[in-house]
Amino acid sequence: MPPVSEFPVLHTQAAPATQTDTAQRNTSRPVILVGFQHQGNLGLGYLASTLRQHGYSVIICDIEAPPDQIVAAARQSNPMIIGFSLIFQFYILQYQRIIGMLRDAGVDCHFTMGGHFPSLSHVQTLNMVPELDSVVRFEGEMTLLELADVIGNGHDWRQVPGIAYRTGDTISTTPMRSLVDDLDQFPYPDRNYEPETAIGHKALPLLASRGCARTCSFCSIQTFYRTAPGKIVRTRKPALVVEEMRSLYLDRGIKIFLFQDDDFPLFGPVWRRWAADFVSELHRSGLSRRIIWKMNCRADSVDPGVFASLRDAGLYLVYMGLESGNEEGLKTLHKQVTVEQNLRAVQVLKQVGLLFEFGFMLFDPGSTLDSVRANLNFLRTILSDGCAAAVFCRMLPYDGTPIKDELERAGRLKGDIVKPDYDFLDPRVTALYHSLSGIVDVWGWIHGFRALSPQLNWVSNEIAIMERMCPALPGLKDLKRTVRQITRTSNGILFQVVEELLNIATDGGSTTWTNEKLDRYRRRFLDQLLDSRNAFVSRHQNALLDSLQIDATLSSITEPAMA
Ligand code: B12
Ligand code: SF4
Repeated sequence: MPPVSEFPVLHTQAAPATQTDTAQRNTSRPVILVGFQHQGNLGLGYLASTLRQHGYSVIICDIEAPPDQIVAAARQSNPMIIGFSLIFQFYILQYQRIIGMLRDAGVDCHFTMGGHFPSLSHVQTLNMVPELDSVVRFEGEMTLLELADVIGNGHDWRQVPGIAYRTGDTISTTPMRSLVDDLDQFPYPDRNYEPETAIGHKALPLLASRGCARTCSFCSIQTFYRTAPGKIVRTRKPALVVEEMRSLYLDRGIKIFLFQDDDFPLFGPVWRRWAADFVSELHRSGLSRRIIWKMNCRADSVDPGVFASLRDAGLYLVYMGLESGNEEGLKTLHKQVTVEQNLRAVQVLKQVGLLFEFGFMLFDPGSTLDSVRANLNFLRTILSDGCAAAVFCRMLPYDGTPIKDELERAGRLKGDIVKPDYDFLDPRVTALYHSLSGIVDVWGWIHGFRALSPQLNWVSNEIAIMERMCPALPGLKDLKRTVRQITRTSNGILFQVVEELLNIATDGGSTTWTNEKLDRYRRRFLDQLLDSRNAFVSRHQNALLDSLQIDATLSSITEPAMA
């Protein structure tokens, strides 16, 4: 068995405990947290830092690590609690398996689970994973801390607010715990892992707010934050967000900040003021000239003046949930935006010079052949210049979403928790969906980190980073032109496939497309992409390495304004 130091352990230190802490807490055994770590898991990071602040040791394990390593880590460290984080509901079987293995290996400590699915569907979670002792519902920092305190001291954990547990055949819940009012009360999330890099620049995720005020029918986030008592959307103080960025820049050399807020604070006068304060703080700190950042927003927040000022403060990439290109689809998804607003938002981002990526559902439960055609035309319009690679999916009815309940009421819900499903009302749409999925290898072309569209977008992302970090590189404009050309052509092929299949669904006939033919295109585009990108990077290696420098004088230029 390998020593603990070789386990997929990201953090084991405990912060120095205060006198009061030691008097009240039994922190002699660690807490293990298991979750999806790719791109850094802020939920686990906040849980870990909160526990550490109160004297507990925390071990974080990646759910993607070999299960026997997680089992070995648990057996060697004798934890008080193992907390499992399930933020993607389709991972539940993987958790079920690991949890079963842990119990079989004799790990008998308290097992709890948190995240969106367990919070909203605690009964199903406890039924599907009977080895769990409890589920922590909604924001977990304070509940997990209290659970650790109570279990450590040998008291009855069933009294802790914010949990669900099994008593015999029934599932009980304790009173719900309110969402935390002041997000700045939390220590910075634990990020004790190697940051991902983009063209050598280190990137880390962070949050400026939690919650979302909107009510999209397909989204479990809005119900997650609405079901728990307390204020739905909470923003941090702009100065403190910038201070966190400043310390990550100075201490860890982070130059790319990925805001994971569901809807970055921008909508309406109050959040516009928040954004303006954030921009001023970035300029005041000197960071706006040294770092870049990405955020997620909706089309109805995009305004040319505001986005020009965000761009000047370092914003370089915007992820927008466009979701649909036809009015009926937008209504079904309860987006509360129009096609016109979506089109305008894209146009504004292009005018302002910001790179954008987007979420889009070619199919939704109300899809007709006409709506799919309208969606296709919308994608053709916004992507005609090759500014981004085409990505699309089919809406999935996740637990806790209004649309899932609606489908269930209408008797249309199929599948299970791992693969929730439904049929379209028009069987020709179902046939179209299946023929499209049969021909386009979504994991090779559209989804997954190694697929064609994400890789095209990744290289566009690298180009946008270079445009900010080392704009004078000779040939950068040519590389951008080439990548856009490849993207435009690859999008064009994908659109041709969708269109031909649509025509067949409408008028009959058979397709000329095959998996093999499409795969040949895919490989050709990937080769072209990687050849141009790699040649450029190796030509400019030295300049690119120079651009990685950190300006350590930043610390003496400014002091943060602690609000
Ligand atoms: C960042 C992010 C990602 C990152 C993942 C980073 C990571 N390792 O965490 C990336 C980009 C990789 C990603 C990918 C995807 N994502 Co995503 N993602 C998010 C996003 C925007 C933010 C997550 C976050 O940082 N939240 C902030 C933290 C503080 O909150 P939290 O995670 O909820 O954690 C708190 C509580 O839930 C609770 N808690 C959580 N775990 C635990 C564990 C214990 C023990 C306890 C006590 C408490 C607890 O306490 C935490 C602190 O308060 C969420 C939306 C959201 N708001 O969460 C979507 C979200 C999780 N993603 C989603 C989806 C669908 C996807 C993709 C499938 C998208 C796609 N089509 O490819 C992929 C799946 C990846 C895969 N494995 O195949 C959905 C999941 C829907 C569902 N019900 O399953 C969400 C909810 C978005 C949405 N609006 O629907 N995603
Ligand atoms: S999809 Fe985005 S905007 Fe809509 S409710 Fe969910 S988080 Fe909010």
